[in-house]
Amino acid sequence: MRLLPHMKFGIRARFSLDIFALQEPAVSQQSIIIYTTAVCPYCVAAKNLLKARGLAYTEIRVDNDPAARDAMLARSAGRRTVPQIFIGAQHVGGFDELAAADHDGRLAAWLVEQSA
Ligand SMILES: N[C@@H](CCC(=O)N[C@@H](CS)C(=O)NCC(=O)O)C(=O)O
Repeated sequence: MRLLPHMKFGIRARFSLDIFALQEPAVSQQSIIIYTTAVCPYCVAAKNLLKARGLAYTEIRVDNDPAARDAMLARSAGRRTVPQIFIGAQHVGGFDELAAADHDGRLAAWLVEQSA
């Protein structure tokens, strides 16, 4: 069957209801935490990736907040770079690890676990 432009759009719109969109209501903002500093390109990249997936997150700035930095170090087994990202109790790591998990499907799996 030949698809007219409006039919193609309809198909694409339905397909865009992907796993991330379906999970969004179940994954609360409190579930995803990202420790950041003000000047941090990797933090911006990580937040943009989460936003692109429709995922809300809670940002905790660690610059000028020693207690928050200590909490980040404790939760991430001493990782000092930002961002450090958590999905529930799952420590994702930094931006590179978030992007890798997004790419290979682990991010989607963690979100399913989190919302179960
Ligand atoms: N590979 C890491 C790199 C993170 C990184 O280098 N972050 C910078 C800020 S954008 C940082 O924490 N620099 C301080 C340091 O290396 O101690 C990631 O993907 O998150």
